[in-house]
Amino acid sequence: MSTQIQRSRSATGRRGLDLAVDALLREQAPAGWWKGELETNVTIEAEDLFLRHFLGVLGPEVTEPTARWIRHRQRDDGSWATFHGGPADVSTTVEAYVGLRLAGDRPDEDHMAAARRVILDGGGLERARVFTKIWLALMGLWDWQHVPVLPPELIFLPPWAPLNIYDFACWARQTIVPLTIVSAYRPVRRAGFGVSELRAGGRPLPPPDGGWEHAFTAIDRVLGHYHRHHVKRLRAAALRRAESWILERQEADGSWGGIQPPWVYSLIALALRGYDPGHPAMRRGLEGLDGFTVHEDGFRRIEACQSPVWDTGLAVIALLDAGLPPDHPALAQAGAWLEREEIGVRGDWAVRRPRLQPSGWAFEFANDLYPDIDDTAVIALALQRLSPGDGGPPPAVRRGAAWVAGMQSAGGGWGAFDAENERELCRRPPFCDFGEVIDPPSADVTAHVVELLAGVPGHGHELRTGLRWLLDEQEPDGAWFGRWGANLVYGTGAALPALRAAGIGRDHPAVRSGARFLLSAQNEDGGWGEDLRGYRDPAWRARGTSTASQTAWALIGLHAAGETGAGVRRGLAWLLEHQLPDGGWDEPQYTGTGFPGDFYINYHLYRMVFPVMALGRFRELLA
Ligand code: R04
Repeated sequence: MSTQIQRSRSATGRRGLDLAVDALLREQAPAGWWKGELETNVTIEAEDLFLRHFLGVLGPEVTEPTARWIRHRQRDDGSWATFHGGPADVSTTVEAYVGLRLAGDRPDEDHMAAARRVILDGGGLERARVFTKIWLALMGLWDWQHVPVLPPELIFLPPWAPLNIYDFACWARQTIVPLTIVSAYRPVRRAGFGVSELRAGGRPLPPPDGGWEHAFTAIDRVLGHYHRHHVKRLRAAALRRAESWILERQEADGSWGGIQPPWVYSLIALALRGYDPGHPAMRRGLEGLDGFTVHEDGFRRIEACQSPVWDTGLAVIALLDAGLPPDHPALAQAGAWLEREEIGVRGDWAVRRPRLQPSGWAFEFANDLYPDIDDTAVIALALQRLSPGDGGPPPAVRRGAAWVAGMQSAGGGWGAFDAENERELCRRPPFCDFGEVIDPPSADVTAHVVELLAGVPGHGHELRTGLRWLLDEQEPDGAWFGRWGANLVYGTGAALPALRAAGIGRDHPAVRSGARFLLSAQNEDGGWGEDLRGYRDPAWRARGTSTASQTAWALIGLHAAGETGAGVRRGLAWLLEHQLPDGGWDEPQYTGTGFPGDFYINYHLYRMVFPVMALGRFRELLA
């Protein structure tokens, strides 16, 4: 009887993998890449309305389908969240409410009243993040006096001075520079309504305790004084410098960094510097946003960024794991596309690594100034496996590995976009109340690099120091932190394959405790899931509803640790039992991390690529 069950499950197992492979192959674009939708939260759509209102280009063809989308995402309690099933978020709910007001929704409508109650229960408008207040100030709905000062003269600080722009992560730097222009002009384009009904009436956020907060509050007051009595020639020169800094960084698709916040603030900053919507830089910027816009079922929504390079690298690895030969046409075409995406120019990363030869891969179609270490490691791993044979790594892989090796931070680990981007002082100024603003080394990125360097000769020193850093990062319960994926299951699922690639045996204590951690986090139903609340609340550590991508990450980790026992079999069974008839999986839960605690991403391809990797690596167990 038990062999019977086993036999039938083996048959479904192989069939499940084949179905998933076919489904993944169907998703490939004719040009060879994969790109799943990148889902975030409605601040992106609300801010698109604010931007267009500010520029004077907002019309009903945009407003109506966008407002429909924002309404569609409201939950029964009237709130909006930053991730599926997450708690009500005051800033997101304020932005959604104001976006809907801009679209003509009236405060006395039921859904607006419900949203207002959520905002007031959460402490009111006063509790919203600084970015939200900036948007409201731009529309005359918040007093610029109560927005932290961000002086454009910041741009003159040399790269060794504390709080110079290169101390900030590239995504924060690209946001801050245009905001210094905005904050110098303090412009207002009236919305035509008020939002006093959202005020709880408290004082705008009391300064939290701690020496730094008080110091920065004092600095903010001094800067406020300087804002009113600045040195005119210095201010004018700073604004000119910030303007050209922005113009020099517009990408080929019209974006800035391919991410929404720098993009929209750069457009506003240029508008303030006198560029009208017809100017080529503005036009390319606005048209570029159309490329990130999804029209579907009468809704209009926007991807905060796009992940084609990342998704293609992961899809290649998954299909190879599933047993497709490297010369399979889909894989050959993907490989050729990835090779054409290698970057050949210097970007902001060169400020910290001026002598390093350019190479690497970025996350997106057009993102040449910001290649990242995580993409480069994963793409190089994929290209390495696409060119078997004994000629050693192909030239693009050697160049990518050399770039990554050169981007190692002094402590031995790797950040995502920059080397030595670890000044925690950057987190202290009052305008930094949302999201991560530095890019220190993380275990997940470092693991991908170690896995790559273990297979490319010539970087022994970086490999050894990186491996040491990774081993030191393991937490007492055996887990590794996941910076760009949620969370400990992602980090551990990345670290264990790296250790294996680096030749660490399955009996090594780090491998044993990593595997033990994963097995201890397995749900009753056989899957794994980690709620995003775990980033802030230890009670949620490694707990949550099972999801396909997280179950796959755990299995990938256990595979690297040499596990084949009951836990693995139950995990594989979870994947097969939850597979849809079309070969894919449902995954409303967000398992991608933008900023721990603040900004999360549902990468729509994760539900496909990671299960294919996991089932593929264990396919001997399926048959
Ligand atoms: C999955 C890991 C690969 N890797 C590259 C990372 C790519 C995505 O990185 C970002 C995406 C972002 N979005 N929005 C922001 C952002 C930042 C990223 C963002 C930026 C500034 C502000 C708010 C949000 F780094 Br303010 C979609 C590591």
